[in-house]
Amino acid sequence: GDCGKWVVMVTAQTPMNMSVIKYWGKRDETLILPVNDSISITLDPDHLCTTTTVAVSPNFDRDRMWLNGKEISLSGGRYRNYLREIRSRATDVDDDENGIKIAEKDWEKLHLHIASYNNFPTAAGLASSAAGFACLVFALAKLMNLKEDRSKLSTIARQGSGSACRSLHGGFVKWIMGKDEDGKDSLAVQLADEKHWDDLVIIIAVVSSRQKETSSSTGMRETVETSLLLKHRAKEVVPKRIPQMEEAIKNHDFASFAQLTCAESNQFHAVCLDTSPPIFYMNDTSRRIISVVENWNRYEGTPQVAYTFDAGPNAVLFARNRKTAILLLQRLLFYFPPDSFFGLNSYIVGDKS
Ligand code: 2P0
Repeated sequence: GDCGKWVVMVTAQTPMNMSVIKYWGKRDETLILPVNDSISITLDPDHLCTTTTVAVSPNFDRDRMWLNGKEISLSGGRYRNYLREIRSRATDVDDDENGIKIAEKDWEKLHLHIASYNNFPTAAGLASSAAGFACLVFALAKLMNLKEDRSKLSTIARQGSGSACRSLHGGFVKWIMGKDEDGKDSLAVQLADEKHWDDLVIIIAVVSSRQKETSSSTGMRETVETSLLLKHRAKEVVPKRIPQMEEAIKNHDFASFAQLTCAESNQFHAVCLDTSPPIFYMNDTSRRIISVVENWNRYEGTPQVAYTFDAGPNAVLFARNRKTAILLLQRLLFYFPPDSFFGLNSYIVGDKS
């Protein structure tokens, strides 16, 4: 109530997402517009998620942000554009209960404090920017009383980090690349909710906890500039695979889902290799995991497990059901005993959010 003495806070929690049709390459680096559509699965928040608290008060003299307890700079282009975009959409806040009123025009003058935590070590080598930017836009949208729906909010999250737009929805999500130059139609839509395809189990095999050597943004830029395979992929391959993947998800068709997911991962890494200078994200352990899965699937005659690797060596594995997930963990422990040279650091077993 008393002018100048209040703080309003909102806390939100957002899980990360794993892509099965890959996003790699931008046609606009400022707005973060991709060269192709992508599809992902949002994980359950018990294992890999970001929790963000945003606060506003007339006592704050500048915008500040803490990531896992450490203050980070907000002067970089991405945060500045991102916060400007959200502020421009803020509306009146009327909190009768606490007697706080914030007028639309006040948001330009008021400053924010943001505290964000990952419930998994950032050093685990698992991308956190996707959940982070999605969570931030969601929390700020609540705080500033934005009227936009989740897909609209995804266009803002996208401008923080491309893959973040997909974490605005749970379950199975498609990021539509869009056609407009201003990026208004480059947004995420939900294909199926988190209850769809309940059998699917996701296991993340943490191969290395080292930070990746080539950041996604730099890697993508170099790929766009130098890879002919990427042009073929964006124009010919992904447009065919998107409807196939949507069908596979709709019909709980694990065989097609696995075939497409593995092919997508392999083509993404082929595109990295086709970049000059070449980018290597997988290591020997990653490739051995691929062999274990491929041999098992071939032996069974029908796919039991699918793999996908992002911009790092960690494996994301999808088991067709719980029974298969247990067999998979047994196999991984057999082939990669914890103390061996090819040992894996840890496993994270998850579900959809
Ligand atoms: C994906 N990746 O579809 C792909 C597959 C990594 C490999 O989205 O530059 O961190 O912030 O838009 O979103 C990682 O890229 O990159 C990514 P920016 P982002 O999940």
